[in-house]
Parts: sequence; C-alpha cells; structure tokens
Amino acid sequence: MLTFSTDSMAHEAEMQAILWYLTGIAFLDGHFDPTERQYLRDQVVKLVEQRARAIVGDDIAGHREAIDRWVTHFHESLDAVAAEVSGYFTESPGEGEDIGQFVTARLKLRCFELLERFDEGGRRQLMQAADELIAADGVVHPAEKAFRDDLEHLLAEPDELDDTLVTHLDEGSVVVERASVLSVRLDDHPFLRALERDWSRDPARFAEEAESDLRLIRTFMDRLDEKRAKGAGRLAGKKEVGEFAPGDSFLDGHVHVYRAPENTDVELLVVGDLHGCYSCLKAALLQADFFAKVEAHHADPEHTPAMKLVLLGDYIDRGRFSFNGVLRAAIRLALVAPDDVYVLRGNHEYYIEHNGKVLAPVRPAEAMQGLQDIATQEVFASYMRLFEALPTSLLFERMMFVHAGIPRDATLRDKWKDLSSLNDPEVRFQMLWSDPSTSDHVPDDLQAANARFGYGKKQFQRFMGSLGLRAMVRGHEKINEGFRLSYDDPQAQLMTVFSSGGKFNDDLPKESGYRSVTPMALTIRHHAGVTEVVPFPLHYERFNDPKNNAFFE
Ligand SMILES: [Mn+2]
Repeated sequence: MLTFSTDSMAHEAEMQAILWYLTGIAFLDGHFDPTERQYLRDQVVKLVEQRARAIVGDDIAGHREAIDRWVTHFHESLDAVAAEVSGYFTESPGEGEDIGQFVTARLKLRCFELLERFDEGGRRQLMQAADELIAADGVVHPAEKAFRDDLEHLLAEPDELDDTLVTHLDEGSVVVERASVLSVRLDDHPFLRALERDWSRDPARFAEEAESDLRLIRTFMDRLDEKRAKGAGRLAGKKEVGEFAPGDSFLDGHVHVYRAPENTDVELLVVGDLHGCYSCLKAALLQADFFAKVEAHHADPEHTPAMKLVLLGDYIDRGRFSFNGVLRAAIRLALVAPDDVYVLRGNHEYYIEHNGKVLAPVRPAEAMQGLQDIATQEVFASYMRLFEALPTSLLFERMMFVHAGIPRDATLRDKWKDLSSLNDPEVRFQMLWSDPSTSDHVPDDLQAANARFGYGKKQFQRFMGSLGLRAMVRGHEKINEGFRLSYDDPQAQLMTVFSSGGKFNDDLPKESGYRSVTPMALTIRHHAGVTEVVPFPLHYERFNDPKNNAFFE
C-alpha cells in the first residue's frame, strides 16, 4: 500500500502522476467514454480516503468536510486532464498514424514526464498503487501491462546527456518583454485589398482564378531557385552561426541565413500558425505598419531599420481563407519584397502523390476538402510542389526560426555534420513536427513513437549550443495564451507563438477549437548585438469588418 506524502505540494505531484497514469490506462481501448470517466472519479475518492486514513487513522468520518474538499480539488484536476486529452484528439497526427496511436503515445510521454520526477522507489509505489486500483476491478489486460512495462523501461533508461556538452555563449543575448498592445495605424492597404477575392463556385471562373494563383506560385518558385543557385553550398563546413559575417544574406537549399549588416538595426515581424485566419495576418501586418517600414528602409537604408516578415508555416486548414487568403498573401508579399519576407514551411504544407492523385496525409485537411469538387489534380499538384520548395528555417543572428523544433536524437547522431545538415530531408521533416517536453531528456523509444514527438530541455540546450544559437522561435502548438516562453533558459530560450484563433473570429468555422486561443504575433528588434522580443495580441475583429476586409463583403 502506498504511503502518500503528508506534504501537500509533494502530494499534489503524486496525485497528478497517478491521475495521468490511470487516464493513460483507461484510454488504452482507444476511447475515453463517460463510464471510464466515472470510474476514474471513483478512484479519486478511494485515493483521498486512503491518504486520510494514513494521516488520521481509520476513523475518518469526523474529517468528512476536509475529505470532500480534497475530492473536489482532485476531481477538478481530473477534469483538467480530460480537457487536455480531448485537445490531443484535435491535433493532426502524422502520415500513416491513426489518432488513437497518437493519443496513446502522447499519454505515455505525459506519464513519463510526471513520473520521472520521483526516485525509483517513489515511482514504483505510485504505479503499484494505481495498479492495485485497476486490479481490484477485475483482470489486468495485456495492453495495460504493456503500457506499464514500456513506462518502466523508459524511466529506467539512463539520462545520456552530459551537461559539459552544452556550450556557453556570451554573445547574442535575447530579452523577452511582456506582451504589449500595438494599435493599427491604417485600417486597410491597397496591396492586401487587391488580393481579397474568394474563389468562385463556377467551374470555369474557378479555373481562371486558380490559374492566376498558379502563375504566382511558378514565379515564386523561380525566384527561390535563383536564390538557391546563388546561395548553394554556403552552409557546408560551417559548424555554428557565429561563422557568418555581418551582412550575409542567402538561401542555401531550404535554409535562409540573414545577419544584420554593420550599423544596421533590424525589426522582424514574426507570425506563427495562421491556419486560414487571414484577418489575423492582416492585423499583424497593419499593426506592425509593415508596408510603411519596408518602404522607409528601402528609401533610406542608412538611417532606418531593416524590416522583415517571418512566417512560421501552417498557412492552410482549420480556418476559411487558406489558399485564397493566407497563402496567396504570403506569396504576393514574398514576390513584392523578396529580400524582406521569409515564407517558411509548416507540417500542414505537406501533400503527397499516390497513383496520380494528390493526397493530404495531415488530417483533417480542410483546405483540400474545400476544393475537392472543383479543383483539378493539377491545382493540388502545384500546391504540393510549392510546399516541397518552401524553406524550412531562418537563421538570424543567434536565433533560429522554424515551424516546430529540433530533430530526434537518433537522427542527429546519424546525420549531423555541420549546418548543411539542416538541409537533410529527415532533419527538415522532423523540425516541422516536434514539440518541447517538460522533461530534460525524452528517450529514443518515446521519440520514435510518433511523427509528432517530444524533445527535452537538455536535448534542446545541447542542440542550440552546438549551433551557436541562443533562442528559437516556433509555432506548431496551439497555445491558448498565444505566446509562451516554453524554455526560459537565458542560454537557450524557446518561444512558441500562435497567430490563429480568436473567440469571435469569423475566419474560423463556428465550432472551431481554435476559438480558445488569443492570437498573438511578435515584434523582434535587433540593436547593437541585443535582441528584444515583444509579443502583441492581434486585432482580428477589426478585419472581420467588410469595410476593412473584402473577403467579408
Ligand atoms: Mn503545425
């Protein structure tokens, strides 16, 4: 029998671990139904009473009030766990993965994160306590035993990361400020107004409209090819970003590099996942006064900061204006300001061709579904080629911008030579999918379990240190607060920004789970070797108004 800690903080951690473990087991049959939820609620009551007996003895009747308080508290914790698990079901699993597999692996990672905080004895006690509860109700299923064995095996794996492998950097510090309000100077811009046309539902008209977008795509891809030809091979032999010279600006393969020229300040507008929320993109551009700042710099480069736009990928799906809104705008912007706009690839920008048909392996694939009845295969094939051509990352000073995160450890061991390894197809793919874990180190087996896998804080520090980087800015994870400092380590900071969502946003379908997000974007200012990051909420409401957005006319 488990002796729970009498310290309430320690007890909280114990209960969290048990609740997640029980939830993991309850989910193994592939769903999480009301009977299972009620079963878990009953287990909470048993656990609380068990602890009460350990503290006050067998006569717990006189302590009913306190016991009820604890039961209510842990039922709320259980509701929070259930809400998080429901969230997993709305995520997009990778190619060839079903959502059940994905959720199981996610639950296993969560249990791992919570259990690894205890020593071996503590862990065994917690898992045993949970197992006793389960066994009391009948047989232990083989799947339950496998889940437990897997976890034990993972937790027993030694942490192979040596702290001395983490490089310490003095240059390139990044300061993250609190979010601030940024108001709009202009309600509209002719450049954006001109592209705000919804698709026609008439096949002939649609074909014409699509052809005009495909022309843009071809031109954009030609420009990328020209840049690639000039930048080819520049990463080879470079171990870390400090080896680039001020003013360096090139595209080698799928990696952009930009270092600020001497005596030039730089401002970046960074936008996370947009997922068809065109109003969010328009808000970001007009709140940051992007157009005026680009023009000002080109007119007087000596005395005004360079102005850049970084788009972190996931332009399509979920929201209403994918190809015809967010993606069309991104490409037009990159064509009109080719040196100032970085259009990076997200994991949703991924189509494959099978038996002459273009498919979207990342599900749900609303953007493709919405055009399925009217668009030709050639239209989808063009988007597929565009997605393959999109660069994956930008290295700016000592920061990296990428959709999701770092590659798997096993891949790094096999493939990493120097910065040119960022162009390896597997490395690129994994960097579109991974998420930070609260663990220091996510073991290989757990990383291998999903396309969407976790990496630990130490793994991140080591990766960043070896590339000479201080901060990574990524999107990918739906975070309700819109911006999060995921790892707050001055040597290796990790920031997540999410730019789609909005409680009242008409860009989203009524039932969208993204309504819980407060969409944000970032202003990053680079001056005299120091980089400052300021998040700001997006005023999408203003651009739901037909006066300011022709999509709503
Ligand atoms: Mn994503």
